[in-house]
Amino acid sequence: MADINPMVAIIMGSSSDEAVMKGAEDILNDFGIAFEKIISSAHRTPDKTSGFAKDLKKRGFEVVIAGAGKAAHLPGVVASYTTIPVIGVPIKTDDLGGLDSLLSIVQMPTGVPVATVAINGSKNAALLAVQILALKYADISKKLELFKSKQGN
Ligand code: RP5
Repeated sequence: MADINPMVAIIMGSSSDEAVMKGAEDILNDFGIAFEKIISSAHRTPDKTSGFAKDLKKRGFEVVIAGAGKAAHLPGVVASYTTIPVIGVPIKTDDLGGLDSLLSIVQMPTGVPVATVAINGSKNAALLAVQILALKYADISKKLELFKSKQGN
């Protein structure tokens, strides 16, 4: 979903991450939350990545979902440039099953946290973003309560 004032930024390291990250888009669309999606790599396009990360707050974003695989430094690099919360999605890989991505994302040094979800857990990443936004926005909180009440049905 594209909107004038997206609250959530979804960033991923490669177009090969798109299929997994669509799970996050689906959840945000379900909740009617505007987001912006960008493909930018911490390694292949570092200037684009840092420029985007530095401008996040100024542009009104409130939470970032960052997906990457292999030596998955993207979420951590984004977190290093911004004070808004970053949720990392480790993408499953052919070589190491995504354990490489998971450890690269979760093992952040003190001072630069990345909230890390399960391997390919893009839907939970979006739900966590929704929960963060629900602290501030009553309409989102209401939708979240409804969503939670339907769990297990
Ligand atoms: C990471 O390398 C990306 O996030 C992707 O998961 C992985 C492989 O990228 P491709 O070689 O498929 O473009 O930067």
